[in-house]
Amino acid sequence: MFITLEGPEGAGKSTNREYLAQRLREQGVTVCLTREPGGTPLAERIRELLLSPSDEPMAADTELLLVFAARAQHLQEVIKPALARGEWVLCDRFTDATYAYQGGGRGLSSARIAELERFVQGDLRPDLTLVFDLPVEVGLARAAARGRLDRFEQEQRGFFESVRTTYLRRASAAPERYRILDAAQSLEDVQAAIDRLLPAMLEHRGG
Ligand code: T5A
Repeated sequence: MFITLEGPEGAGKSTNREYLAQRLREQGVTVCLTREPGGTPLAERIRELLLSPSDEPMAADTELLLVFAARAQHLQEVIKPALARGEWVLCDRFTDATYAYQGGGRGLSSARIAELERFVQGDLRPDLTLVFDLPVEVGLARAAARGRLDRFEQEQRGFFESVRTTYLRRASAAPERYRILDAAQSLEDVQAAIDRLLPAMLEHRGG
């Protein structure tokens, strides 16, 4: 299984990725935890470029190409080998984030993103995508509580509203792949919702 965790800033993806990994391990599943942008030393260097605020504005196309450059490396070095070994890959953000941030946020065309998606990924798509949804102000407050804001977190509220809308639109267009979780609830309630999804996920074992 290739499972991705998505959602706006501060939605709890990293926290819940650890939780899901733990629950899967209890069931005997070998998991590979990773994230985007990043996941390999080279891709993490690209992440640095993407997230560090800089005096020189980054062109939206540059941002898009850097995201996919990091993804190409990550697929080759981590994701494809782990799937080939029969592991379950739990990835904190993947190409849905590109549609949400570079598409919804920056306004790049989804046809252009789809072109790069085909080029870099071929037919590979996540089997399941968990979308942690919450109001923009709640997520930004959680992110701000951590301190210094990265280059994306410095964007205006409208940017994040478009990000959220794009995630929800994609999820409702392909309900067989996406599950939307209400991430504004307490962590206990979010994790109880993850527990309810586990039996269906585990049906894939050996399938
Ligand atoms: N990006 C990424 C693109 O533009 N295009 C792309 O293609 C890709 C892949 C970095 C940035 O890259 C951009 C999008 C991003 O801006 P990131 O580091 O994954 O990606 O993004 P962030 O959203 O900044 O990561 P965060 O760490 O902020 O968010 P998480 O992982 O969703 O949240 P988490 O688990 O760290 O939790 C944040 C805080 O909230 C608390 C946690 O304890 C933590 O303190 N929390 C809760 N508090 C109360 N109730 C709950 N239910 C809570 N859940 C978590």
